[in-house]
Amino acid sequence: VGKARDIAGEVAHEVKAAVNDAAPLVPGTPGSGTPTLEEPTTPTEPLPPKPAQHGPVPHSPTGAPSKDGELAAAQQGAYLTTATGVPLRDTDHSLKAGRRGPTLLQDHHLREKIMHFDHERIPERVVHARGAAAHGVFRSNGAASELTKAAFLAEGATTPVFTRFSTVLGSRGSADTVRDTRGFAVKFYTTEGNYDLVGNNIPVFFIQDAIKFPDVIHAGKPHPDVEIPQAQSAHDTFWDFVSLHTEGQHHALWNMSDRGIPRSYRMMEGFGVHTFRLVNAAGETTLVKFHWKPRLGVHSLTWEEAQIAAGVDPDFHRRDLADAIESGAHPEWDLGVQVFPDTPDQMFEGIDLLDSTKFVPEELAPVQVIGTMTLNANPGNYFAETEQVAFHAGHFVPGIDATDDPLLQGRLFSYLDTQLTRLGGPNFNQIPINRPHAPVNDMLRDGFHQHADHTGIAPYKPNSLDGGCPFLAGEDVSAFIDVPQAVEAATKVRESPLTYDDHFSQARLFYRSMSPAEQSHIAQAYTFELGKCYEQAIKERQLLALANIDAHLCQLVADGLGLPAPEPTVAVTDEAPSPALSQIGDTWPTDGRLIGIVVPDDVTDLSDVRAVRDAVFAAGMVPLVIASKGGMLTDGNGDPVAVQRTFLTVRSIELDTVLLAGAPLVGADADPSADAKAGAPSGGVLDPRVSLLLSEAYRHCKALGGWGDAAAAFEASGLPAAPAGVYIGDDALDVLGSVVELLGSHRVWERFPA
Ligand code: HDE
Repeated sequence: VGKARDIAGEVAHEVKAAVNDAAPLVPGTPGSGTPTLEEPTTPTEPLPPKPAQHGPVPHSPTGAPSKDGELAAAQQGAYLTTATGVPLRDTDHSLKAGRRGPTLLQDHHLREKIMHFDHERIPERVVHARGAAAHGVFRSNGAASELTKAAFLAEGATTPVFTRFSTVLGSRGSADTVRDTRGFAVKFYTTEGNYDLVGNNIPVFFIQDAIKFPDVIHAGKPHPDVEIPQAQSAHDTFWDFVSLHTEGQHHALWNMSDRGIPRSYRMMEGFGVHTFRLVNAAGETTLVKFHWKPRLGVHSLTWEEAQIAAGVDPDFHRRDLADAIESGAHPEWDLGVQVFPDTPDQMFEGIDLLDSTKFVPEELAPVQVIGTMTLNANPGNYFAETEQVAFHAGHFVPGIDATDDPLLQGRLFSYLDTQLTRLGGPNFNQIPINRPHAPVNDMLRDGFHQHADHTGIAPYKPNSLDGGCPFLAGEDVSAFIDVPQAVEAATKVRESPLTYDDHFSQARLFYRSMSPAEQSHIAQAYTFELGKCYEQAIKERQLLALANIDAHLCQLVADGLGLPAPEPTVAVTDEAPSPALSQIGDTWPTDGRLIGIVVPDDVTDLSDVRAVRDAVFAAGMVPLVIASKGGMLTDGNGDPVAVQRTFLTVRSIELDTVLLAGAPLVGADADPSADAKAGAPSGGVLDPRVSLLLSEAYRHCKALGGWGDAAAAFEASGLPAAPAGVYIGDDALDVLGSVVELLGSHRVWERFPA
């Protein structure tokens, strides 16, 4: 701070001297030099560059302040102090008139401490309030450099990023695994300023025009009278809206699919949703849609897992992301683009590129990879970074520009506007997590929470008093130049293009691209959600919409609701299915998967457990040893084995597979009803908590395995004999190998009921 003051002092002195020495403003006024009638356009000494107008302190990708970032390091020194840096001797007792006497108004430390605490909360985001974020790096492979002049997309460019994932509807403290769309927002700290790609995990949106956003969100949020239900769409107002405003049907269908309940943020696709316009160095333009492709594949929870997790571990996704990064399984996504010619009609294969309720199937326009993002560091402080990060769909860099999509156009206003309330004023870009790494010299001044100590006296243009500084940039220094896009001479109207009228063809395409297991999940999701509605008319109206999507789907849901299935009301085009939309079929890396190893009390030789644990770890997965109680397991032959979960603290939903190193039996007295179960081994029954673990993992179609006495445990658990995806053998490492192979497909799909 002392140094900053010195600099400020010097600059003030220089400015004053320069003003005194400057050319007279009005011809004829005494002074030295020749009068200038025009603003200077090139840097002249001694004024610019001005030391205090350097870019704000950069923030490193690890969350730590950079080497010259002392101002960002809020906390320094060994001793507790007041906010004004006065060391304190006591923070446990207020100042009182005697030990049992009244508290004194004089206690400035008490007042400061409570005052600050009273104001610790800021308004949560009106949507996307619940989120988790991480630092990382984006590496460009240069494949887009022909299409865009954006420096961060040049070959070999490496750019720090901060990425925030979120749910949309829930409050800040709501559960992670609710059925909802997920936000996928990436801030690139490029050398040409910040670029934000503020996307979702679903490529289409509920509405075509931003003016409907308050409507769809009011409908999705809890009912305003009693504020329930939290963080979900399974209620009357949501289905009332989308059944009336049928452009929302396509997005609603994606939410009802397994995409609405992702297994992990690490296993989600991301989409820019809108079409954007790229500009290359020659000024040529192309239209693109952005895609994030997770290296781990796209995977989902089952509905029962999602519901259990919402109660057992509401932080399921947040924990998964942080743990994976902490354990070195750094999640990665390839960034890709679908490329379309920038034709006057902005259509591609009959799909309107300016309609955000439509996507372009990958079979029609392949996704071309242009770089890779790796998330490698957790935030150092949730509030400072994840909560205060401010994304904006209008944060573009040279080479990337907006299109006329009316949904995007509204967003260009909304994101700046919302931060005024949420972050308390217009200076949120000075908050460390939002600061560009590029120099900032913006002439924006004052306002709430102003942190910059601006120098100079002429924050306006044109000026001569600050030597014309800051100067306007040309293309040679990456100026942002709006694309000179022709706008058709038109009449002002509150109307949509006619191409926006088709609300069902792509919903039908999506449904018919799903495998039978995925289709049945969709039918169950609709039946659940509509089953939670009270108004009969809303259920019936939504069935009408389903009839327009697919007659069989409509029939299944109608059966579940006990209602007749209506006939379709519109003729829907049959588009070719897009196999790329299904999650089933491929195999994927298993990095960061959680492998539970259940060790019964009577295992006397832990060598298999050690071998499996080490092999799991070596393969980049996370072994969790589970036993009847915590602490260390010992067998006298090697290192003790640490227990990470007990039968009390574990629940199947956090594990990708369960391996049994024997049969955890308990005395026959412990559970007489279970003892009576046919096939229970003599001398004991399976511990009921392990039994629950197995039956849930089985029902959720997870691969299972075991060695030693494990066969007895499976027999006693009541699972079907010789079920698919259950491996029992003598060689523990062979069992692990078979189970991990299945994990690559995420689930044992043939176990799902048809
Ligand atoms: Fe947003 N959206 N949005 N949105 N959105 C916000 O900005 C808005 C839309 C998305 O992790 C808000 O800072 C309007 C589409 C994400 O901080 C707000 C419209 C897509 C996030 C806002 C949309 C998104 C937001 C609330 C219709 C996918 C979380 C807090 C025109 C492409 C960013 C904030 C984060 C957040 C407005 C539609 C993605 C109110 C008006 C489409 C990922 O400004």
